[in-house]
Amino acid sequence: MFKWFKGKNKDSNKEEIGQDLNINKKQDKNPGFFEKLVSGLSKTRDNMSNKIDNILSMYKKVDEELFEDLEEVLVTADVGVNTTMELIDRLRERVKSEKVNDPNDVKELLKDEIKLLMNESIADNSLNIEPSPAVVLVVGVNGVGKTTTIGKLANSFKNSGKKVLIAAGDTFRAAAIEQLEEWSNRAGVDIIAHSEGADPAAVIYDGIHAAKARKTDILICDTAGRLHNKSNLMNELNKIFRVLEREYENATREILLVLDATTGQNAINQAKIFKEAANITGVALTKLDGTAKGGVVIALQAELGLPVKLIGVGEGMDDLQPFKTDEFVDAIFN
Ligand SMILES: Nc1nc2c(ncn2[C@@H]2O[C@H](COP(=O)(O)OP(=O)(O)O)[C@@H](O)[C@H]2O)c(=O)[nH]1
Ligand SMILES: [Mg+2]
Repeated sequence: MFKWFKGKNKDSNKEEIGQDLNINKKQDKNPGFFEKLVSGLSKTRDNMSNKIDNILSMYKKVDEELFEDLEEVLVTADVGVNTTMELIDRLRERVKSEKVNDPNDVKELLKDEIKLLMNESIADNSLNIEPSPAVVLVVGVNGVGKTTTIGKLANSFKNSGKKVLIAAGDTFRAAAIEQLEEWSNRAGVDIIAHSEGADPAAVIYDGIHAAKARKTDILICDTAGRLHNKSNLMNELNKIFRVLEREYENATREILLVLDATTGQNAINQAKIFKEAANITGVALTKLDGTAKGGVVIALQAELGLPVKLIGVGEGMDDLQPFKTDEFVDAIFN
């Protein structure tokens, strides 16, 4: 059992959506939950685990050619060149020090090294939302799933007994505000919105003051994802950060970067740009259902040191899950 966040829950008797990846305990309460993760990752698993099985079955002993074939599988599964090379180097060392000769034993070692590398690169995968008040600023380029993730997250926080408020900081299109309003209705949480073309920082400002007045536990802020160029992005984000700093200095902060897993290496490039522009504290990786590019998770944590905190596995309200490194690696390697 683990939580979205550190610390104690206000109302621990309430059913909490998406908090538990332990199939045995949760299965009757929340049927299909772990299955959804496993089936959502089926393409990534085919692309990685099944290919690795095929390669290993072709070898009689562990040699350099085997390592090269494994390297190719990892790179084509979007693990990224640097992370792959690091992994294969470590695997080579393990094989040597543990005197492994049977190719069938290599998979467990690789799985283990992936877990080790991902875990040693980051401190923790839980959202920074304790203690209250907290603010979750959601950033990322257009279409990655920011608004959808905010809706799912608001719903989940609310179900765990939190008082939630949403600020519609993407003022670029009227439709973006309407879409967020629809999600806030579905989740049953309040929303602060201005009209199209308003200054995003002013919306966040109002959101903060409403959150203070209403004693909100968590304020979730949407932002526009126009990534014309880096200086533009930095200017927009800096303005919002200044407002947060000045008006909500004592709030616990999560700066959540949303990335679309289907874009593979592009997601990694976006992460690099946003990391330079803002102090990103976590990643929500969406659209893991139906993509073979789930290997990006490994590079995000191992290479960029960005903790993946949430994963999106569908378009519905309940299709957001807290991320746990070991479970994820088990799910794509089983
Ligand atoms: N399959 C799938 N679709 C998603 C997921 N998250 C978001 N989407 C879809 O991606 C599209 C863009 O999402 P939106 O939240 O509007 O992105 P935004 O522009 O970043 O706010 C919508 O059609 C969503 O339904 C996910 O985890 N899985
Ligand atoms: Mg949006």
